[in-house]
Amino acid sequence: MTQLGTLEELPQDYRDAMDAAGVAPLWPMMRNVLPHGAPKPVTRSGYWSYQAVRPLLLRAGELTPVEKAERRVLVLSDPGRGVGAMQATASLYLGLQLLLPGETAPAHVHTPSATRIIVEGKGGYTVVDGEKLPMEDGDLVLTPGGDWHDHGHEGAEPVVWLDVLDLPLFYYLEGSYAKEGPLQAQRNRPDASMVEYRAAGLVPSRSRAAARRYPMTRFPWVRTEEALREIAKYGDGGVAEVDYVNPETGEDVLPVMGFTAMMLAKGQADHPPLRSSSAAFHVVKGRGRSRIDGRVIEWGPKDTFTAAPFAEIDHEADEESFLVRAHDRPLQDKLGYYEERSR
Ligand code: 1HN
Repeated sequence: MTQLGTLEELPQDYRDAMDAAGVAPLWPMMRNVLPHGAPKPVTRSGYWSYQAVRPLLLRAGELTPVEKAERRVLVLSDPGRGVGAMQATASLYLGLQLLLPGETAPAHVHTPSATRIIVEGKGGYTVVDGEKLPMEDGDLVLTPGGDWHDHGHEGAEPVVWLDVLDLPLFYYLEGSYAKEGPLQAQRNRPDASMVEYRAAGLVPSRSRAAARRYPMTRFPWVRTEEALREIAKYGDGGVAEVDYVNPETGEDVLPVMGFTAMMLAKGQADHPPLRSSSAAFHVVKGRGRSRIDGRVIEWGPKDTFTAAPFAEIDHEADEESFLVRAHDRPLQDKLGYYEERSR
């Protein structure tokens, strides 16, 4: 491999002249921007114990009224970028959001897309473009970019969910912004997962008006778990996995972020290929451990952990476990570089 020239070996007068002209040589930076063989991620694997974060989140509920927060969230920062970084991987933002009984979080609309995975509490809901979406443990609720959304809480206990956004990408593109508005009027009917898309393989007749771009924005956990259990029962013994897709197109639910739910039986291990996508794992229930690039993470219910691009990942479940993996494979597919490498 050729050794490229460094900045230090260039004469000082030339370096000063380049500075003054607002230019810089590429060659000393070449291997930084184009490393050989595989990317060199800044991202490091992170782990957030729900037990550890929950009291801090509840304290935020005492310290900061929702009116002062717009969204009352503790952000899960990538250890590679440091606490305070508004991202968990290069493309994924993660935060734990708290809503207390009777509170509402005001309506707004923004360019990034958001997804919620419900962590605890009953009676929470989010309204997405006028559709009221109940939030129950493990549900996946989408707020596609450009859709108005506000949150509410009709229950008696605190409600917590994990926000997963493609915010870092929009921020990087200098395309991230929001508009605010009044709470939305709610259509007086159940959400589309309970009506138009109640059963897999059945969609409203194609002769009717064109479907919405994001026709189904709530994926009830009970159905995901049921599907995983059946696949595990009749599958080949491998780990049961399902991808969340748009029921009208079969494509990923959102343009940038993808979601995959997996079930590990008690004692089952999983050794996925190295993937070019980054990932966040959320434990809906169960207990086990994952080795990610050599670091062993002992996880339990409601915990969250992350993996950088091309991380070596091994999972092992001590109990029957269900995890949801958020990733950026849909974006990488569109850019034409998504890759899996065998180990
Ligand atoms: C947002 O709109 C929500 O609507 C949560 O609940 C977290 C983080 C950054 C930017 C927008 C929400 C967010 C967010």
